[in-house]
Amino acid sequence: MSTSTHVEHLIIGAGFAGLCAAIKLQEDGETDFLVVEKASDVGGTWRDNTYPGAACDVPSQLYSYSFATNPDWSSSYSPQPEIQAYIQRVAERSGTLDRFVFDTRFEHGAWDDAAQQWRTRLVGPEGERTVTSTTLVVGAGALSEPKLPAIDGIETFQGQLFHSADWDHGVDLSGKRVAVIGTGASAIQIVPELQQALESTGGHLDVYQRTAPWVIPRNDRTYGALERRVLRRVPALRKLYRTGIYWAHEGYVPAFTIEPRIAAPAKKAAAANIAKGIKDPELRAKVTPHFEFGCKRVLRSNTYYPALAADNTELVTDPIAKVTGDAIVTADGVERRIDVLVVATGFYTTELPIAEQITGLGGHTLADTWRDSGMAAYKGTTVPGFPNLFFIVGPNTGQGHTSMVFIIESQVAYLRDAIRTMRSRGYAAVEPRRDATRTWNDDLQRRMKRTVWTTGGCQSWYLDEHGRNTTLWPKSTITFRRQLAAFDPDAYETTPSNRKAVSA
Ligand code: N01
Repeated sequence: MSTSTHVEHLIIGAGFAGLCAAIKLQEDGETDFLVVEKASDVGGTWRDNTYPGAACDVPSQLYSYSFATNPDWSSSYSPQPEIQAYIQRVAERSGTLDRFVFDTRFEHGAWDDAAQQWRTRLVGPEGERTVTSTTLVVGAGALSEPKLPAIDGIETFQGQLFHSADWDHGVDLSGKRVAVIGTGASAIQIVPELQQALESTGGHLDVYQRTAPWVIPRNDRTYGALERRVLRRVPALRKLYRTGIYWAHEGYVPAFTIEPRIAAPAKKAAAANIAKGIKDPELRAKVTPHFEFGCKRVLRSNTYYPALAADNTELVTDPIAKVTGDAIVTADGVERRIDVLVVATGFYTTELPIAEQITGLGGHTLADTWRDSGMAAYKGTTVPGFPNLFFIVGPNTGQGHTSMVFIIESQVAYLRDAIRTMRSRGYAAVEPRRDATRTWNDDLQRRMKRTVWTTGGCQSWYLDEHGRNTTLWPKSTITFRRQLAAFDPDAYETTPSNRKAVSA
């Protein structure tokens, strides 16, 4: 069955970004929107990543909406179920959920220049439907498409295999031989949990490390009942606490973007973390990073190194040659038998699959537009050739040190002001000028050259195939907020409403 609807705003994704856009548009009286979500619930990455040990490595007081602070976090780094419950609670209280369509895939969106609107195909339980909208807001997330490793023979593995972002809770791990491939932010949370669960049931864990990450201690703290009561009763204190955490994290920006030597104390803390967690000098050497601090995401854990040092764990650093029906074989010819294979190998970040599904002016997809130059947008939000398309968490908006929610709120503020401006000035469409977009990105890429992400001697998901960093923001987040505080029509080609033709 194919049906057709028109809304003013179509929002893709019901994670932190899409929900924030829905709530704030509603606040502005822009109530005619739909949020389309492929899964059956809100939450995005916090709904999907249910692996053992999943928690936020940015303190929850900051990793939450500024307009919905929460006095009830159980600890500074809250576990995934608590974050998911928080997002669900905010969604329920917002009164926007009646405009969320779940279990529905965004198939394709195309700009209809004659009608000055987006024409989008959605596929849900009741079949296909077309939605036209004035704006298309992409809040689909930058870490939402799991990447499976291209390892010879992996498709022949006969045991259970799953990605960290798609944990199979039906698999009984008791007494099993389990391998984890990867030592990124997800893996270092998974490994300690698996090690303990396997230890108590006679199982064994192999951890396959390609690159040793920097891991600093996680200063986790459980909030006492009194502390929570005070935080609940005194919102000003909550705000002050949040602000303190924000500035403490912002202190990393100069170390990452100007002078890595500023990070010397954090490097010392990382070295002490290894020394504390591991006694064996050979294992210590294996986990010692060989690139500059901050070049890849800095990880936080107190339990990762002790888990690697445990008797039932082996850290394997020889490159993986192939996977067979029941084992992983490394380049030195050693075969390690396994029952379960967990791939914690990250996400598609620089070649967003959604770029293939969005077609702008002249029939060009976003993927075509970005093929040679890499992902780029104006202010991380809008793209030439794609009128009225707004990214929340777009190119060069990512953070290695602080809360993405801060960025999300900044981009939603820009979106709101764009819509207000379109209404007040009678614009049917806005599209960023190519010269403004070029100037914006040339400046970012110039700054990028001296950041630790470029100079630090590592390969990371921040960089695309050409070595360009198209994912991170190379300045302070305050600067980002300031630069997106108001919509800037001078940087845009605008189309007046009276040129809008009736759709064919
Ligand atoms: O993924 P990653 P992730 N053979 O890409 C290895 C966010 N996050 O899911 O380093 C062998 O970081 C790869 O090795 P190498 C956070 O932004 C946040 O862990 O490339 N190994 C690496 O070790 C984070 O940065 C939280 O040499 C292979 C690992 O797999 C982002 O998500 C928690 C391989 C991938 O690490 C992604 O983290 C978790 C191969 N073929 C995640 N391919 C918070 O707490 C890849 N690897 C907020």
